[in-house]
This record gives sequence, C-alpha cells and structure tokens, in this order.
Amino acid sequence: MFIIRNAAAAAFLLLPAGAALAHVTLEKPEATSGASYKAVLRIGHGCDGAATTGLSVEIPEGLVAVKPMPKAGWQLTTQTGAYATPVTLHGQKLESGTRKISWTGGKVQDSEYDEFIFVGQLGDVKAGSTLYFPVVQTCEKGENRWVEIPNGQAMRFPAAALKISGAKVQDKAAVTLGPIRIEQAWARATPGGSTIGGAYLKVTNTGTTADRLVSGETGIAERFELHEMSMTDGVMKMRPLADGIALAPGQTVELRPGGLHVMLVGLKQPLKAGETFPSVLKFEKAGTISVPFVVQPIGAGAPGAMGGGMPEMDHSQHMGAPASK
Ligand SMILES: [Cu+2]
Repeated sequence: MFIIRNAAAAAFLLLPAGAALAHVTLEKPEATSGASYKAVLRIGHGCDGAATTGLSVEIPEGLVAVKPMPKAGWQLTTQTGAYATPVTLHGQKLESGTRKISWTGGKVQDSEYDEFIFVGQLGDVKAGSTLYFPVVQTCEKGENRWVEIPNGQAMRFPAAALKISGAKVQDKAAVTLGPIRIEQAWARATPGGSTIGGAYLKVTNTGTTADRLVSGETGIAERFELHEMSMTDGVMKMRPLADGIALAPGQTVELRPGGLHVMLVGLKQPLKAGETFPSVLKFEKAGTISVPFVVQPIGAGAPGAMGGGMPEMDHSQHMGAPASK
C-alpha cells in the first residue's frame, strides 16, 4: 500500500505534468542589482477553472520607485508604505513608495493568458539573493495565493521570484580600431551626489608601431582624464597623465582600480549599475574610437579579479583634494 503522509508532497505529486509552467511567474526571472526592472507577471490559468477577476502583488524590499501599468478594463489601486532601508536614487533619498499593487474588475478566462506589468528600480540588492513577490489571484470562485517562499518543501503556490545578479562586464564588447583593441570597458557605479567616477578598460596594441592613448571624452562628464595611481613611500598618490598612456607594439595595458584609470570629473548624473554610457577615445596614430562603458555595482572590482591585487581607492576621496594639474 502506498500512503503519502506529507500534504505538500502529495499536492506536488498530484500536480499535472507541466503545471510548473502555469504558476504565476515573472517573464524575466533575473535582474541586475542597481538596475531598473520591468516586471511582467504572467497568468496562465484561473482558479480551478474559474475566471481571474483580480490580481494583487506585494513589492518586496529592494525594489523601489515602483509604478504599475494600467490595464484597459481593470481598476488599478496601489498602497504605499515605508521602505525598511531608504534608497538614494538620482540624488534623492526615497523613504517610501508603492508596496502593493492591485488590478481588479477585469476578467481573464481560465482558457486565456494575460500579463500584469509594473516597473521599478532595484536598489543595491546583494547579488545572489532572490526577491519574492507574493501574488494573490482572485477569481469568480475562490482564489490562488501565490505566496509560498522556498523552505525546502515542495511548493504548490510559489511566490514569483526574481534572482539578483551582479552586473557583468560584457566581454563581447571588444572594440577594435586598426591595430588597437579595447576590452572590458567598465565604470563603477557612483553614490548619488558624487561628481567624480572611475572608469577602466583593457587596451592592446596589436600592431607593429607604437601608439598612444592621448585623451577621451564622454557626454556624461565634463572631463575624461587619464590618471595614474601609485604607492610612493607608503602613500597612495594620483597624478594626471599629461602625455596619455604609451602603447608599445604588442603591449596590453590594463586600467583598473588602484592603478591607471580614467577619472570622470564633473559627472552630470550618477553612474547606475547595469547602464552603459558612450565615450570617444583618441589615439595618437589610430585616431578616434567609440567605446561604450558598462557600469558595475559600487564596490565592483576589476573583472576576473578576486577582490585582491592593488589596494583600491574610492574616488570620492579625491573630491576634496583633486590631483594637482
Ligand atoms: Cu583619479
């Protein structure tokens, strides 16, 4: 005789094949810390055959500045509340915002599919963590409470989950201009209000004649300066490189935290993780080349580095004492 003692396990075993696909899920189950996020909640069925007439979702801590998308034929209501941890966004401190969204009064038949959408901004959420969105689906008869959060047991009604990853440097973004090859162009996210940022890249001269990275510019900052940071007599010092960075034939030069770097002076907006900004680099011989920089979370190290290497210096420390020119 076969007896199932655990109710949750029983529910799991009795679910029809493919039922997992019918859960309320997010179209994009992964997002980058610090980036904006568009949530698309997908409703694949009603409650035990009954049509869906309402949907409400709770916004977890970490997603701020949430705005729901209205749906034709549905009434939209929101509840605001305080964030446990205030978030600074565009230089403004956000202490509260939308914590719950409800769409009511519409109808989605059990045989139909629909989507409920809202947008928001992820704060500095730890990479590797998961945000859970409890969803209550109300139907003409009954309701489905998609509120279960993993606890090692089989789940019948899991909450919609969003996995948070750290921003990654895009290796595909290698850019070449003649013999010059640029890889891993990235910048570090800046706290709101900071007017200085650090940017980094790897540049290789694959040619047979020497060249030189002379200067650069970007629309997001007043100045794009090439700097060198070095340890002299136990003191970290930084100086602008008036002659740029020399590139011998075959040489690869890596700009990274704690060493050679680009300093963005006079930032016109904070650098937000997950975003990309354009720049133009000028080489003595190769000419000018457009290079997109990918913004990484605050605290990101050089790609591939295990947090070690040179001591890192927070650029905000330069603010009071800019490099002498
Ligand atoms: Cu600097």
